[in-house]
Amino acid sequence: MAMAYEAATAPAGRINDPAAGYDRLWHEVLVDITIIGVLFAVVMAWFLFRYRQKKPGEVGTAPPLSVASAVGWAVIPIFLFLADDLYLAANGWKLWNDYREVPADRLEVKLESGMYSWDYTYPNGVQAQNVLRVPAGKPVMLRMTSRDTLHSHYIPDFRVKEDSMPGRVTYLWFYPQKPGEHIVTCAEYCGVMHGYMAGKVVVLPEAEFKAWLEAEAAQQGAKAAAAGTATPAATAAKPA
Ligand SMILES: [Cu+2]
Repeated sequence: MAMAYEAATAPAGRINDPAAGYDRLWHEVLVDITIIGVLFAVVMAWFLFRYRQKKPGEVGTAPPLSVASAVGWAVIPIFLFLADDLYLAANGWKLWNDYREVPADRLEVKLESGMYSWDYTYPNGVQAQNVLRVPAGKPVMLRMTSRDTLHSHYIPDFRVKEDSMPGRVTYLWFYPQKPGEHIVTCAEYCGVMHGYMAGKVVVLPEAEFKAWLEAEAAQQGAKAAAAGTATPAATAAKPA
């Protein structure tokens, strides 16, 4: 049996979009390192200027620091920067939990990756290859595995990337909020065609998505019935 990492479910009604959290934290990191970098550059430039050699052969005569100021120069910056590190780390931990806690109200799609395609299966049995259609305004969860080697399902626009592996079930979720198209690419080298292992997420208005899913179920069901094979889609297409 495949080893599954059980997904944590977020409290009802809570949707903490990881993409928004990722962008917020990344922005925060950029701001912080810019401030720290500028601060260091200014202090260093000032020291260079202040303690420059003014006459040829001049030797420095800086008075030794008092113990209090030596300790102050070491300890205060450490606490300032550590505080910032801890602040960023705490926010990173929160963001990680947002990535792991999947909203309860979601569309769950199975994904089997292989050399070289992304094969999706919807809850009603409809299958799709390389193009994942999803409704706008609903969190989407992928439960992933691989039939051969390692792949990584990466959707840059939604800031999600997760490995799929044979013998394991991993997951990711994202929150498509408005109709549009987003690139999917494989982010784990998987073979000579790795670079061509691209697909897309197509976000449709909810009604359009429902219509597509039903039409697809009917079509795939009819095809399977004609071929004499029972698939979940064939079952789903039969009127209850
Ligand atoms: Cu791949």
